[in-house]
Amino acid sequence: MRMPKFFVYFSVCFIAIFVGCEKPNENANTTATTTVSPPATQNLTVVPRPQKIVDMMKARGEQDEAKPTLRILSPAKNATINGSTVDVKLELNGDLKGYKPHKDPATGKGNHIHVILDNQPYEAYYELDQPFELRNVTEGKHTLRVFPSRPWHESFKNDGAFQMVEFTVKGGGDASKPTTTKTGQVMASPTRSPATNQNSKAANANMNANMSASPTPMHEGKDVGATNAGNVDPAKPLLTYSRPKGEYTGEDANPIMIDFSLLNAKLQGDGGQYRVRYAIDGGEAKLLDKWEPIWLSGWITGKHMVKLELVDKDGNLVENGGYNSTTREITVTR
Ligand SMILES: [Cu+2]
Repeated sequence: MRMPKFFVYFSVCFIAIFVGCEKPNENANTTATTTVSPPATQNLTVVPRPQKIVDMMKARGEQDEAKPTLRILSPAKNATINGSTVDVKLELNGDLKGYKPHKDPATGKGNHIHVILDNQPYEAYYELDQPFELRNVTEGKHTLRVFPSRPWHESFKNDGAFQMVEFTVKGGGDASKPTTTKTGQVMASPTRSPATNQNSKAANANMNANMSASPTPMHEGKDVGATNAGNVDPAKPLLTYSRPKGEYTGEDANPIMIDFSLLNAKLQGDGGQYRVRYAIDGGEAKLLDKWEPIWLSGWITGKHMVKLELVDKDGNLVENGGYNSTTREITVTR
């Protein structure tokens, strides 16, 4: 069939306009002095710890030299939990030097604990006097990993900071039933549950809307979705991916910190034999030989894949239940 020329012309124009509209407005959140279009190709470079964080550390006094240790009170090691809600209770000890998890209501920031179920992205836990509820946990074996973190999400790396337990859930979260509070109020419908990890804002809004009408006290928590433990051996070398996570906007996206935790694995620069390998967007793999965060600058707008792996001296992946190779998607906006 032959299309009239004007129709083809009209279609091309229409598509061009449509695509034009889809482009994010790069100038929307920037001032006149910073309206430089990001480069089309990404050239990431390792940069020093940002001055903003150095200043924050000074203002915090000694607490970044603290040696906080955690103890997982609940779930107990190898416990069997009945039902889909798992209460996480932690005890914070050690040489704290003023370190205390708490969310400042004014800034929404503060020291917090990173809580990781299986190999999901971490959740932030701020107020340790109340349990953190993992909701809609599926039946089966799970691992829980926790470690103290700073307001800018850099983890503490002293002995005893990182803790892990394995536990089992019986009669756990059923994907066909809604997650409810103790009083039976629906907190998340089954159709929404799988989306919560992807879209925490919508999930939290949904949860808060339901919680505000709830007579039970508000607990920090998260509908964690369906995962089960890998076959993790707590006596073997284990790499825990911590950052980056989620969405980065404006100056938070430049630079972006890569941070991780290690168990039973000393890196080469720290006198051991292991290395941490990272690759961004499937690009060239780089090696880290010290257990400390790095900051990468030069991210372009859009989605990025961040891969972190624990490798031995020959560059072979160290296997431990699949947890030693983790890839996460993050989003950079301007
Ligand atoms: Cu954090």
